[in-house]
Amino acid sequence: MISLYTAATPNGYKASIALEEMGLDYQVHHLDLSAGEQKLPEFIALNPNGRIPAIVDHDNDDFVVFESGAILLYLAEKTNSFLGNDAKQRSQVIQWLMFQMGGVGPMMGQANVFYRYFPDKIPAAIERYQREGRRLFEVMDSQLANNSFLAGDNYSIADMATWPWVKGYEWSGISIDGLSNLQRWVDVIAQRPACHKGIVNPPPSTLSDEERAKQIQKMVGK
Ligand SMILES: N[C@@H](CCC(=O)N[C@@H](CS)C(=O)NCC(=O)O)C(=O)O
Repeated sequence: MISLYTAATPNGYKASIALEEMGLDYQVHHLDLSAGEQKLPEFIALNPNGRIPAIVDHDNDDFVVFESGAILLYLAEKTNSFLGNDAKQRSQVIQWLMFQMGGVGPMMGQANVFYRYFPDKIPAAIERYQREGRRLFEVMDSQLANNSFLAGDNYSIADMATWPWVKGYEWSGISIDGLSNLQRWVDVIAQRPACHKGIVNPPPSTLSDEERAKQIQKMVGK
């Protein structure tokens, strides 16, 4: 059994999608980010960075893993799946996983902050992160012109890491117009039953866009 400490966000969904894809037993511990539960000492003891997601693998001496990319790698190695079959394939999966962790996640995260949550609207900052998000989308679109998935022919943890972010492009205010390969990839992955289950565990917010933005504004200010 794995305990998953998470919330209804793209980084959180990466972990629940992977757990679903790999058929692992897991229990969700839903943290209220706007109430600051991720900063409580009990959670900091698991993840010193005070951010979701984190997992505890009770079948491996209660081993703790934080950082969503590290969680995906740990689970892929544990189950020997979604990581490629030889050294070159594994490297390709890891390259695209790092592309997500160092690029898509941080840039779209900042696009969300400045476009949706930050109390002052700073056009230069909004434009900077949305433009960088669009540029990364174009990189993916080119890669997907010749590959079914980000790291080649096989669906991998790189796709699991990236899809929950890209599918939220409207929330980030970043267009995918003209990026037909990226759109195809978003739609194909959306058909996977594990993705359906992963993105409702925990369930998405039922707040309106405005209420949700206000709730997260409180968090951004902390
Ligand atoms: N690099 C980290 C980022 C995690 C992260 O930023 N999580 C956000 C939710 S998507 C969070 O916990 N935010 C709460 C906060 O900033 O206090 C990872 O990939 O796990």
